[in-house]
Amino acid sequence: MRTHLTHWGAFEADSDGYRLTAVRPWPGDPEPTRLIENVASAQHHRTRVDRPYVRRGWLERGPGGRGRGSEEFVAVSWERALDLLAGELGRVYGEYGPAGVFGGSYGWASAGRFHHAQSQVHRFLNCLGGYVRSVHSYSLGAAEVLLPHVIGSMDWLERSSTAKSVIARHTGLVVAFGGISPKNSVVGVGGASRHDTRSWVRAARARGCRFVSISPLRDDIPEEAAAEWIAPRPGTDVALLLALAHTLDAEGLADRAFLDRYTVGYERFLRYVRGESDGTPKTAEWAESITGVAAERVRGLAREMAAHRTLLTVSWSLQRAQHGEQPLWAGVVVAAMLGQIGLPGGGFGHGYGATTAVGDPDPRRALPRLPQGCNGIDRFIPVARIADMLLNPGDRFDYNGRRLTYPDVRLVYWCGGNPFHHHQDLTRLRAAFERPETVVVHDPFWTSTARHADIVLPSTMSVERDDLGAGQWDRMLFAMPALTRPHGAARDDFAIFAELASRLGVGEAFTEGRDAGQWVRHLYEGWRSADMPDFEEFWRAGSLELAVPDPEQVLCAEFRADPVGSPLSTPSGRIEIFSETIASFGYADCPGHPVWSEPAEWLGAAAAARRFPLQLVANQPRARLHSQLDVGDFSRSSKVAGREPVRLHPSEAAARGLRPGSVVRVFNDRGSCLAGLVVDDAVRPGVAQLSTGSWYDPDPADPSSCRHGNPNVLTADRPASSLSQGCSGQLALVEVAAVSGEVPAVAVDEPPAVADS
Ligand SMILES: Nc1nc2c(c(=O)[nH]1)N[C@H]1C(S)=C(S)[C@@H](COP(=O)(O)OP(=O)(O)OC[C@H]3O[C@@H](n4cnc5c(=O)[nH]c(N)nc54)[C@H](O)[C@@H]3O)O[C@H]1N2
Ligand SMILES: Nc1nc2c(c(=O)[nH]1)N[C@H]1C(S)=C(S)[C@@H](COP(=O)(O)OP(=O)(O)OC[C@H]3O[C@@H](n4cnc5c(=O)[nH]c(N)nc54)[C@H](O)[C@@H]3O)O[C@H]1N2
Ligand SMILES: [Mo]
Repeated sequence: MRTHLTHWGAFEADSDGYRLTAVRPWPGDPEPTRLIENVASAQHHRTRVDRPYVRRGWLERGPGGRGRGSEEFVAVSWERALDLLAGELGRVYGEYGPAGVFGGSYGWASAGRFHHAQSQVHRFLNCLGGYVRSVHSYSLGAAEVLLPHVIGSMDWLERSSTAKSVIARHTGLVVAFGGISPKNSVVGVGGASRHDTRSWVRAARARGCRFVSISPLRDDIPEEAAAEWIAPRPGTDVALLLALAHTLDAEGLADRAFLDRYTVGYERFLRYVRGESDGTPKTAEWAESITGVAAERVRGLAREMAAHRTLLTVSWSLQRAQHGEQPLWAGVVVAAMLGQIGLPGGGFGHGYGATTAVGDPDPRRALPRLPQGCNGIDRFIPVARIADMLLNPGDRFDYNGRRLTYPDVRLVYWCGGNPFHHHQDLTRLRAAFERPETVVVHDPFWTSTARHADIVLPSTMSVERDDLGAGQWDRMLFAMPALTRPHGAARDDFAIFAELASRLGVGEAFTEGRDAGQWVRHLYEGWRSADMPDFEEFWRAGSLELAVPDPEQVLCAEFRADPVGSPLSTPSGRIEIFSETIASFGYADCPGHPVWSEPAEWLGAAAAARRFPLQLVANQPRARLHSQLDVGDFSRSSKVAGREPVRLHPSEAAARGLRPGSVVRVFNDRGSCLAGLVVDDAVRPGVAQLSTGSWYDPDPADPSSCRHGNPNVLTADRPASSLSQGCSGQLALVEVAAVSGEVPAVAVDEPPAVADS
């Protein structure tokens, strides 16, 4: 029996050397999750890539995009695959240099510090001279650019968030925009050891803390919260926040002393809130016409927030939308008006519930990390601009006050991510993926991205290799000895890159003469402090717990105590309600203070958009992480009629004559997908909730149509704003209809057509 760490929890497993025969939650986890059931059931699924493959057209005609995504694959030996790929890398680097190679390779891959796929591919490409990289994440694209201007970096905010235990003990009222999602908080980047969302929420509630969840879904907050549910139209939270600001100002409830001492730009913002700068006072009545939330309730909520120790938290989902910067910024501003930032249990939060770690006190110790070397060039895209980059080389675009140019990429290298899961408007992405001369993918599975590649190399899963595992800001470091031998001929990414590097003459630079086992030991030994066990002892013990210097951490406590001595990292050192820097960029879609502006796709949109009268909420899936292990048992048990479930309010299902459990078509002008209908009054009327992550299964006759229920055929490839260029995949407008006649079968749970060479 050995312990293993995944992004969704630690488990103990027995194995017969090939299969996991029993999987039990790690005994230290107070709230284990069923997501761990996906691992054993997916490991040897027929959609594992069993050996290297090359697309037939690429093999026969050479580099070029024609046939990509539809042609069959030819099985080749490792020797042949590595020779072909090394030759192609040599050609592309020789002809175009590093600016011809996109190695952004965004994605979560697996837990494990050494075999971390992004670190491996970046280190490898750096040995060859570098690559075009990507910056920020799909998770937090708008936040990561906005927050440094307003309060501090996203990284700082996340690691210094007020501890959950402090909220449980001190907070009187939690107002959670986007909820505190029990389905999301089971996940942590790199691993989540102790799940505790239900416990801390229960403890807060038992002490008398009240929760208000502002969200289109009633179940975006644990039942233990017994929360009041307020369901504005999706995408309108900033209007609600502006009305809270208006009420606080109008009723003399804003904390002027706090605003004077700790913020800049309040007067400018106030002129907008009062309507002095644009003629529209942001009253509760004004907000009601946009959000659909009764004006009286908003005014009442403002008073309650001023009367209690209040935590205002904004989920990450709110910024994953067009103008996604605005509700986040407005959340900081309203919290500042309440004057409780820096007090235990009061103030501002971002993403409680988004992952296990938000609100976990910071061990303040960097994790062991594979050095990535040095990128010889400085070319990048904000991560969600991938399709734009491939479609428009040479075009200029805005980003955080700069004008950048899209590089002319010839080879795309993906290792540890699934853009045909994560990107928006997959039909457009498919067209973009036809552009490069060569696409290389390492993945354990025949994901949709692997199916759109030329060279597909089978990676091991984390259970098939030795590693160390720890989540960001988690206090447990686990030894992760291999639980089984690899599936088929799969190899570790490290081993693949080591072979390629040696063929390309940079073998020593890549491996430094170490094999995987030596690297794992080396990373641990180089990381540990003298008071920690040596590698042998750690490996025998199986885990190690880090100390936490301040278990009772409170966001901005030092700043509150001494704003001059402990300033924020913003230009003024204070909270920027108005940002001179952002204003100086002159972006119409992100001015100098938070504003309401209509998104292109929302429930109040003009008649043309109302051809699609439902707001799609494409949130994270309950039964898996993203697209990972979608073929696993727990993920499959969440499907309806073999497709991703789409949830509708009973009134919406009735209005369309839709039967629960039936296959329905969700569509708009960009595409359509089939999904299994669930009727549920936990969904706000006007909303269709369809989570991400069902493997994209394009109908061969019409690739804009997915047979399996992937919402990214419906979402728009539209940036959050010119400031951040962040992902806006959370929301789109759609319609849902019954499907008549024969329903096409799902094909993506079979491997693609392959031939022996
Ligand atoms: N519409 C919409 N779209 C969204 C979102 C949304 O809210 N709405 N959310 C976005 C967000 S926040 C995110 S973070 C992204 C997530 O997007 P991704 O992180 O790209 O999604 P994953 O499914 O986690 O992809 C990881 C891939 O790595 C593979 N993998 C696992 N282990 C290894 C390994 O050891 N080596 C290699 N080579 N591969 C490995 C897995 O099989 C999988 O294919 O999706 C984004 N997309
Ligand atoms: N089980 C599971 N957990 C996960 C993940 C996963 O794939 N599976 N992915 C992880 C990752 S990478 C990330 S980035 C985080 C993401 O964390 P979030 O971005 O917070 O997660 P989502 O599930 O996309 O959204 C949370 C809720 O926000 C609500 N919401 C959507 N739009 C609006 C809106 O306009 N207004 C309001 N008020 N509410 C809205 C939706 O009802 C949704 O359920 O989750 C992490 N946790
Ligand atoms: Mo994410």
